[in-house]
Amino acid sequence: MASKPVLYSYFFSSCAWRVRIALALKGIDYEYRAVNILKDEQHSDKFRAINPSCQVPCLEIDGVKLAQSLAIIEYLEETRPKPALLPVDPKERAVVRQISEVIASGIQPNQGESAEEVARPWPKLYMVLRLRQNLRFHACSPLPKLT
Ligand SMILES: N[C@@H](CCC(=O)N[C@@H](CS)C(=O)NCC(=O)O)C(=O)O
Repeated sequence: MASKPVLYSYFFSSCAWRVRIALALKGIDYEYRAVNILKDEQHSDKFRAINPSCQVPCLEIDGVKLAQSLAIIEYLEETRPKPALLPVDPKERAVVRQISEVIASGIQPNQGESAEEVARPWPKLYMVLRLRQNLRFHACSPLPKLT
């Protein structure tokens, strides 16, 4: 029997939440292993050996270790297609992917969830300003209409 997938995650990691939501929607049972970002555990030798990019989420599944939330979700969709997360229509799929990009590439990087950024006030203020700017210019701008 294949072993249970293992998700390396942390409770306030929005990237990891994406993966947790996908796992839940697909009904995939997994083991949760917390990597405490506030204690800098992502840079420990132990976790570096699991994910050299030193970030969560990282999913150990089917004999491989995968990083990057969207890549993980796509892998789950391709290997465990039911229930589907993406619509059938390629145009509607493109809409889902556009929204995912806005969040993963537009908003999230400006949140800065590393321990250093969370602990120090100035990067935090900068992060809030960048986030507001990004939300205004990207996230709140309407996406093109399909029709
Ligand atoms: N693009 C990556 C971003 C991963 C990421 O930024 N993870 C954060 C938590 S949300 C993290 O591990 N931060 C710790 C650090 O960078 O030191 C993804 O979507 O998975």
